[in-house]
Amino acid sequence: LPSFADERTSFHFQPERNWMNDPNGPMFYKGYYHFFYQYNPDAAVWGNITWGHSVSTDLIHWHHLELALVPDQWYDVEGVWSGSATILPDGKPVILYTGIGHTDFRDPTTAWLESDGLWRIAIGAKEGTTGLALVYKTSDFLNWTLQRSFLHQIAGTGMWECVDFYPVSLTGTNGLDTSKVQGNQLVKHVLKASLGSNKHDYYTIGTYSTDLKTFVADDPTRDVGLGLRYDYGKFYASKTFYDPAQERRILWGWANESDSQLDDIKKGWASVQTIPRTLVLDHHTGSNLLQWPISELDSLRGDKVVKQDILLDGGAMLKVDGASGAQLDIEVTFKYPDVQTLDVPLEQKECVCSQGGAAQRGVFGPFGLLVLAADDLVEQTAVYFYLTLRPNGKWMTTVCSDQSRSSLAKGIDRTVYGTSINIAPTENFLSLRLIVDHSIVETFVQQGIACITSRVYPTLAVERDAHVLLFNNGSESIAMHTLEIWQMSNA
Ligand code: DQQ
Repeated sequence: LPSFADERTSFHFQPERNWMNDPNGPMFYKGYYHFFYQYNPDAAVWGNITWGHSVSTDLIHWHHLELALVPDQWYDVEGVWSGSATILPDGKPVILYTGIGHTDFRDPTTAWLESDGLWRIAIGAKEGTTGLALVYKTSDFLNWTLQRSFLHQIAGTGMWECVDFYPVSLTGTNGLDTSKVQGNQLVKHVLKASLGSNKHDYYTIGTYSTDLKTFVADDPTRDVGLGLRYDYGKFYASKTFYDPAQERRILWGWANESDSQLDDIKKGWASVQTIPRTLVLDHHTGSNLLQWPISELDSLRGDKVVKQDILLDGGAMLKVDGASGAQLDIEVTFKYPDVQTLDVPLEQKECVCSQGGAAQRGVFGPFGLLVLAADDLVEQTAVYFYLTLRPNGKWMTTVCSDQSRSSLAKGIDRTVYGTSINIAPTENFLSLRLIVDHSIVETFVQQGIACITSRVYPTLAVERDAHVLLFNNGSESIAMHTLEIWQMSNA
């Protein structure tokens, strides 16, 4: 039987016990980062929802404080649900949250100030099966006027939970304050909704019209709920905030458990928050965001193993000596095969991560890393690339995170997650960064173009018995260029 102590993370945000879900009201105030979260103070399952509260000076080391908001008013007796913080120009914070009553009206955003001197917030809702974001305006955060037009709506997407709406710079890599809505030639806007129907966070990039007060996606085929996700694994109800101390926008996301509710009750806790990520517009494409773990995480990096230029023949499986452990930060690059000069039969079927996972045998792939792998590989979590041809003759690069063999324990979700990514013809390398912390593996692909978060529960592959391997299950060789693995300290 697993020892539940091995499953608690060592440097991810977790309360000391009990249930946690959405990140709420993150903000930087008087020199401290404040983090609130949906919290059940009484049990390891959802219910009795309050706002837990912790503070930090680096977003990695946290002090847990007393509960910030509890159901003690007529308007929140059913629970203190999700919301956001806004720092006013005089430095005073305002927190808006959902005192639950109506079911399809909740989760106010951070407010933004427009040139007419009024603040605006967006709130998620639905009409029939159309998901949408309402806008309210106010001068004092007490009296509110509903705007006639919706900020945005998409048919068939259902209730929009935890809407987020913020500007990103078209010219620089600094984050922008949420009120930076003017000067549309210099900013794009990101609109995110968490879809209750499938528990995924979808975003889209577009333009906010300060005249019409509505948002239009740049690419309607990739509008909210139709295209991009922040993360292709377990990641939900996320929220960003602007960090004025380091002029960056930071994303928090909730990673639920993949084990059973009974397991959570036995553990006495459920859920972690992913490592906070900086968010910027990808200036190469202009059409997606790049996400990367905040640089403060690097302060936990300790002993390091480096390997270079290893050719992985078809079928290769290579243990990385000196890199065992359940708390690791891993960066690896592979040389992208020179696809112009290939003389092997090319695979034309699309790689679907969930069909066969890392055990498939292809031409180029699956190849990548095994982490949290037991001696005899009876437990292993695989993160890998798979290259196939699209019908139009262009290469398709798929990246997957396979937890199907991650644990001998029963009753665990074993879905294989993944997505395809666009690799520009000029890119010669494929890269992965993996953050491994006992029961969570966060993967960042190609400098953050895509992310995949998995929850895993190894029973044998724990502590020093958790190994890292390079593998290539394809028939063609793959050149590993550089591999760096750091042991990570506890936060
Ligand atoms: N969780 C909160 C709601 C929100 C949902 C309740 C999203 O406010 O819509 O705990 O996970």
